[in-house]
Amino acid sequence: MERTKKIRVGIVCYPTYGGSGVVATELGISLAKKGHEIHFISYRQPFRLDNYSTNIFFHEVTIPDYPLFDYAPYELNLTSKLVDVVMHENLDLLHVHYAIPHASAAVSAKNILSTYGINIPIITTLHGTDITLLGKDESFKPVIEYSINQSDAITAVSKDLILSTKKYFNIDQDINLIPNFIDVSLYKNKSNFEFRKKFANKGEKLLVHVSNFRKVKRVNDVIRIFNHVNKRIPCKLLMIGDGPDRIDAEKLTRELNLSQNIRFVGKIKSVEKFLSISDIFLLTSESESFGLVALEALASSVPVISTNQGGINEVNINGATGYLFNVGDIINMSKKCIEILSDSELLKELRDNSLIHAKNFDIKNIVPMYENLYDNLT
Ligand code: GMT
Repeated sequence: MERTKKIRVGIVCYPTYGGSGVVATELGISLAKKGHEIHFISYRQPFRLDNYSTNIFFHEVTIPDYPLFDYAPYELNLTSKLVDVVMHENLDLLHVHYAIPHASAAVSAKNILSTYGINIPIITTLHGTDITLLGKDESFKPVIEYSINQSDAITAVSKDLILSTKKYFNIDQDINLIPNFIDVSLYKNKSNFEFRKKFANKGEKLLVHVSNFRKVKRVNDVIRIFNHVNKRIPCKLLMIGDGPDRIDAEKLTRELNLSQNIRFVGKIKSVEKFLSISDIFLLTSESESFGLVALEALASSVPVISTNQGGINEVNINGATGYLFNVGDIINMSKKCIEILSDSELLKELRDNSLIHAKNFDIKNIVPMYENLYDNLT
């Protein structure tokens, strides 16, 4: 049945290349297409938000450059912006992605707005590192716990993240599981031979990794796995993304004499084209609440060799869509890659399963879960 209730939502997110910003932006775009009015609030326009739509608005949080401040008080500027946008755009609810500092700014804004007689419901979506890395830090803990508990509803992107949140914090309400999603129709494996030829010669296999090259991703493990695989199977590796550990990964690439085989592509807005020409996706993270990039790979019919941390096993199904190993188990990850790449039937079976499983996380199935939550709160 067609929905008739249209909701005015303020979405607070990071505008950068991380998965939380991607999910928040794609959610807003999808909701806007369904007729809801979406107001993005962040310090920069989210990078995926580049298509004009009459019911999408962007409100920039500006941070004053004042000599007294060694540390600019971003959270205060965000709080004031939230008060302003809720009041003047008549928002029905605020949906904040990533607890720090978005949930606490939203809670402060809610309190301020209550003094004007406005009750604005807040939904906080937990994405991972806001709980598993920063959240655990004692210096953040009281404010995160308070902000989560003061939210009108909480969602987390995996079962594992719900468990971690309950383990690290005293949470006094249910946490709703709403997994991450993608638009599967954008990720078809298109067998684009011309594009593939730019990176791999005929007969060579193509491995791929996508991340923000932070410590948690263990990108040097990716290079080391590739080094083993490359000794047995002619192949190339695409390293997509950028971040603090890229320099180290490039250095290791040179030391292992692999510069001709590994291509550091840099930041790419839409990774579908690169995934569509790849054979195996490597995800070596020491922590991952979900692993949105692994889902993007599966939707491109690319099996995933990953670690077994956090919520990755809710996305990558061992023996069906790929294989999971302990963090740092470079030898067994390499052996499995070699096995898959040497067995075209196994590769095909994994590819087929990957796409089937990815469809469970299709935007059409997940966005209505957020809409139902919005309905319950407005
Ligand atoms: O992984 C990152 O470094 C980015 C981070 C983010 O905040 O964007 O990703 C987290 O949220 C994603 C979207 O929900 C999840 O798919 C990632 O697994 C999660 N990262 C970690 O837990 C390390």
